[in-house]
Amino acid sequence: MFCYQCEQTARTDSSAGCATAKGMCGKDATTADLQDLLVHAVKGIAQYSRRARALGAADREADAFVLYALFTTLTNVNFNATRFVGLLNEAAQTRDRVKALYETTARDKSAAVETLSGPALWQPAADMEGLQAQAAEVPVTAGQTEVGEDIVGLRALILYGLKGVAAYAHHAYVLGGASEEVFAGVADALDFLANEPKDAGALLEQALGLGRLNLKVMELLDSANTGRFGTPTPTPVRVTPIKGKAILVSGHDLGDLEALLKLTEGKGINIYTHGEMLPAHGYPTLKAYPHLAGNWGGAWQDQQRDFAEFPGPILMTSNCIIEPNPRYRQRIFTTGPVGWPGVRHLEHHAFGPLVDAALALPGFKDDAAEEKTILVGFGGDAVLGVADKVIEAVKGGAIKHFFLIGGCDGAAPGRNYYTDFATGAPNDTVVLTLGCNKYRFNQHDFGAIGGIPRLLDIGQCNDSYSAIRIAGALADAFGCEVNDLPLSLIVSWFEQKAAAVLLTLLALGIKNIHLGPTLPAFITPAVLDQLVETFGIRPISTAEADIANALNRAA
Ligand code: SF4
Ligand code: SF3
Repeated sequence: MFCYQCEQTARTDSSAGCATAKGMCGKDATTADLQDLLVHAVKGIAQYSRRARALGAADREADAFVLYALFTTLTNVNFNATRFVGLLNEAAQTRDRVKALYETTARDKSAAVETLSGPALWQPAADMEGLQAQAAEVPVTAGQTEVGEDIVGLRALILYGLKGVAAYAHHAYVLGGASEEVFAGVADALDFLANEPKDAGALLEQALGLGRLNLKVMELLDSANTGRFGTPTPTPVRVTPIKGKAILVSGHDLGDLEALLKLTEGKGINIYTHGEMLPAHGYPTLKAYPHLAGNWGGAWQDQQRDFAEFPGPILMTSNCIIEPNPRYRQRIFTTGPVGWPGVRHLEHHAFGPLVDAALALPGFKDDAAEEKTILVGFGGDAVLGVADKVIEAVKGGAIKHFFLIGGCDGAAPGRNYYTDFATGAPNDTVVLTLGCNKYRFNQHDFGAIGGIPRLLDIGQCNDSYSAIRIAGALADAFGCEVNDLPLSLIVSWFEQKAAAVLLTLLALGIKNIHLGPTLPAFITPAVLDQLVETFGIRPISTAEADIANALNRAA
């Protein structure tokens, strides 16, 4: 195996990448290799679907499969090698169907039928040994000796960004948000990679194109979420338990949460959110369920402690799952793209076994001694609803600066930077946050400025579109560009969804992003130089120095 797709990747002084029997995340070599092979297989589907689409023919099921398949290869999503064997066979069948569609359409339209090579020709080996031998031919670093590290790194940037795009597009798709433009863009990017591009300029342009595509995807996801669940409004969320039976739901998929809320109505079971599911409490149709009781635990990397202490079953709907320990292994379930060997997997919202487990388990014996809440629900509309107040506060000098501290969390010690940054930001600044890194500081009391809370939680990383809208609206109000606003972006990345959002920010021309806690291992020094020169991307230093720099730059 060789994998360097996430921030947690194994690093030594001279190299980076998980290349032993198990990655730092717990992904074993077999699963990692099968994931590489699945990426190869979906490239083959895209080679045909892109050409079929050019002739006016599309296979929606195949397009959706590609999103789902790429999502399963994201960090901390699916660790179950057996599931990947099934997905590989499904990929080959899907590819054959799209190939037939392309060839029939071409013949019907008297167009030339191209003979394709590369991933388009792949046939799954009959057994695991054969599949692993095939995987060894298509690692993410394929061709490195021929084209060099920079080109391979840029290809990886596109692939990893694309995985993030696919995950967000899948989230939108399962809520009814489908877009031809998005399906076509994903197929184009995969086809581009299947051609083993060697030109650095073309690779960078493709990466920025992917950032633009991701903006469309984020918009699609935003309207899928708000169309289905309403517009989030500021909402206090209980972070202390209530006596009674309980189920914990983690991950990003609001549709799964809604299905479970419906299924458990009137059953005397309280539903708690965990991790990136916290912003669900801000949505009108979700919070209308009285048994959506509160939030439990902190960020994903603390789940082994938090899940062990939760007295009911747990449902993982997307990233980030880590190895379930024996204290809760028998009561955790996966759904959608998520998988862990030996953990029960529930499909198509058939959550009956989860409900049965909740009824059989003790639940919370008592109410917490003291009720504590935090505030969520500052999506685009909620913040823009108080835009006048915000603008007045900026013009009057009460708000000096905005810090958007968003993105992923992780276990690395350097991530204390984000706690130090948020809590160290001066009292005349506002902190906007989204993604799971907020767990570093969201229980801190930030106070308010003229009735505006100093900490505004925009939502999941899935809600990046809201943050972009807020920045755009502020720029409009002040008659300037986003880069000229008193706003600094502090992006903490961990996995590939963050890579997609980063590409979007770059494609929008946003400059001077502070990126950390470490830089992606697949970004080589030469590529980094270019990103620094073009976009002013800066690695983080200390919270104190970066706060001072940001305020000085704006002064
Ligand atoms: Fe390593 Fe991250 Fe890949 Fe897991 S996902 S194997 S931690 S680089
Ligand atoms: Fe977090 Fe895994 Fe990325 Fe949605 S839940 S931001 S790391």
